[in-house]
Amino acid sequence: MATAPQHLSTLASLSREVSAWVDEVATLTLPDSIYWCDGSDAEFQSLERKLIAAKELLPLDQQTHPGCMLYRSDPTDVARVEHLTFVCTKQREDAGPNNHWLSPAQAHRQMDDLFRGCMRGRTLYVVPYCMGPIDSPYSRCGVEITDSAYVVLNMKLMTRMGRPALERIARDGKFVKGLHSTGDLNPERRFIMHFPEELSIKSFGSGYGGNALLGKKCHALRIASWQARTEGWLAEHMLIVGIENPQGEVHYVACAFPSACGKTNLAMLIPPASYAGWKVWTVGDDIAWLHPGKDGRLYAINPESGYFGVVPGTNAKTNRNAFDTIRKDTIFTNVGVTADNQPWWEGLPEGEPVVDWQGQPYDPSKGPAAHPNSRFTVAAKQNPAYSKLADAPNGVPISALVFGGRRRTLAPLVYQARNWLHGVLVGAGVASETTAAATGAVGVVRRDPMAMKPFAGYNFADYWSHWINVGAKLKSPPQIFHVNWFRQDQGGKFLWPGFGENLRVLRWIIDRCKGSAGAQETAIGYLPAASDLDTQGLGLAPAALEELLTVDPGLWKTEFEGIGAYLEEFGERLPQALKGELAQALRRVQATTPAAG
Ligand code: OXD
Ligand code: MN
Repeated sequence: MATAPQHLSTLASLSREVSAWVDEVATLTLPDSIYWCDGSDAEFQSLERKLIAAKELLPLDQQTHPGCMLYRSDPTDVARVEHLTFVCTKQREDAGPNNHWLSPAQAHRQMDDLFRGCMRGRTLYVVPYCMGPIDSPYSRCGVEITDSAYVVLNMKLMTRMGRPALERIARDGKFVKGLHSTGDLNPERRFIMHFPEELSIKSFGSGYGGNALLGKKCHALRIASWQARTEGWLAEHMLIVGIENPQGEVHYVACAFPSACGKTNLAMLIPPASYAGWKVWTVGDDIAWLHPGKDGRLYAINPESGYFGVVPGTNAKTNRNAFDTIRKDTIFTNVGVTADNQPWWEGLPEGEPVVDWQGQPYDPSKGPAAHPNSRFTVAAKQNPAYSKLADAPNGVPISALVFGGRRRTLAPLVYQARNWLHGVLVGAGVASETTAAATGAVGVVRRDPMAMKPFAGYNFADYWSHWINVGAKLKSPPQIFHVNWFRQDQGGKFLWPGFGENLRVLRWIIDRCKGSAGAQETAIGYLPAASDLDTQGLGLAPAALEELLTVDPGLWKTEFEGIGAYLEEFGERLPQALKGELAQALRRVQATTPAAG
């Protein structure tokens, strides 16, 4: 029987460019051996066995959690490190005030000093991967070189990894180069550097999440946002979800929320009991690549093939789909463990932790059992709500783009932008209380335009211009909305039940796109009147609903002034159109502000 010819060729011989780069890196880092990943299940299992033997990976109870493993990262290495993340462009202004900057020459020098000889005694893994369906014209490929087998396992779950990706690279002749070493995990020697002009990444000193799985934030957002600007599309920090009504009509919505604001929950939403016949399909939970289609609509693919989700809070009530998804073949990072070797985290109603995320006997006085940013890594295909279009090469058409943030006050439950340009302003004005996904203080409001503050690979001013340009190319652009599930009353209680009930808000959003839902025009955009939103059976006090749908002009005036001051930081490059839009927004809100005195 004939064997497919490409399987006769060794991986190392498939792409001369990749091999040359691997040689160059090996000369610098001096690994003991080089291993080219083919992405097979056998390879995954063999690496797993190796890590288990080294006690780096701990099998969990295989009866209750088949194929599930526990990994503990270094206790100083538990989140993204924005203060150590750099965008290294030739001109400082191209990185913009939104990024830390170093000149490429200096950054390469600094990083190469760290990488010199750092893989002695280690294996260098070559990880070819494809972000997006392997046969999609919208997908882009990369190769990560890493000395962490844990990273390889994660990359296998999170991307289309291995031989098919390398074959595509050999065909395309183009790939993003991502060089990664855990180094000595010393936080003083930890840097994540991006070179968008060279389509390359160098990351040293961390083995965790977005710092180390270079396909995710580094490639699919920071480098891809740069590529997207050059090529006329958008790389965004957005989930993609399909909402099917009882008539079988599906609308796709892409939503940008800052880290740990419930993106995974919304992407996997379970319709509430009162929404019998509705279905929700997950296309992606973190990143969307959005391309103008030939028909003038915007189409989205999810560049990832897995979820790297926050574990604490996940249970059968908050996110049944995620809960079911992570019952098997999942890598848990930094969760606690019960006496019978099951994973445990805060928010899990059953079981009791005996060991905490650092492997110490659990002592509640010393903090939570699971780290607040502990994660699951799992293949997206395991999600019971996995969309049948998740692998569609041309993506899904987007009806609405939704921005959101975590705001105790100010932002109403939902509002619609007046048009695309106004929507760009709404996105640019996103602010949110910080969470544990990044190191630093939790609960502080910070500006996070389009939820891309940590992820835009270039100057935000140019990014907003690009957004405006993309909108101008679309004959039928998606409508743009803003939501806030986190509004609280004076006593600090959430006013909106959230989770599955958010479908009621998505329904209004979709009906607005179809032109079949009512709204009232306010100074900040279109809001539903209480009667436009389905709140039947929620038991919401009328005062709570009123509060959720109120626009306080005084507060908004202050907010717009704050947005104005922030936008000013971008100086000359700030698009005039955005400035003009803000001036109008301020005028509208002033017109409704009662005169002082
Ligand atoms: C993530 C993040 O991990 O946004 O998705 O921090
Ligand atoms: Mn994210």
